[in-house]
Amino acid sequence: KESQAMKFLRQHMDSDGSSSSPTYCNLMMQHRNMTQGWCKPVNTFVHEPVEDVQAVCFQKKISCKDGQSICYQSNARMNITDCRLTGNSKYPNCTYRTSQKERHIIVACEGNPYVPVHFDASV
Ligand code: CPA
Repeated sequence: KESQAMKFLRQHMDSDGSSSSPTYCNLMMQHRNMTQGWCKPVNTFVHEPVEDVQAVCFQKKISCKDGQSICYQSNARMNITDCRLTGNSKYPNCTYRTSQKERHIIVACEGNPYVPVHFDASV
């Protein structure tokens, strides 16, 4: 079974990639199984080494968007791609807007080892 940590890697990590193409999100959201059953509305991919993203679990503590749990904000800006479902997209044809950004990422972490399990936001 896929663990929460493995799910984070599937949904949010693309270390060797970059979103040079406007079709990046359409392809990646499909390849990473986020368009099965529904179109996941918003999803971020991070183009940095896995170790650098896992290290965020030990960086700046902040509260998550839910206002209850603890999240961590990266000290450095990271190269990310923000994927957002377009307004006229209708399942099963999930079409996304691809935007490349340099931002601080915010994640929630769990477990032992303490690793990212949820992508909260980028700022
Ligand atoms: P995901 O990381 O798979 O916010 C909803 C989803 O949208 C979320 O999915 C991330 C994504 N998103 C994004 N980029 C953004 C904004 C949103 O990629 N800029 O969540 C994984 C699991 O974590 C889910 O099962 C829900 C759970 N979860 C939600 N909040 C949590 C928290 N504070 N701590 C631990 N788990 C949390």
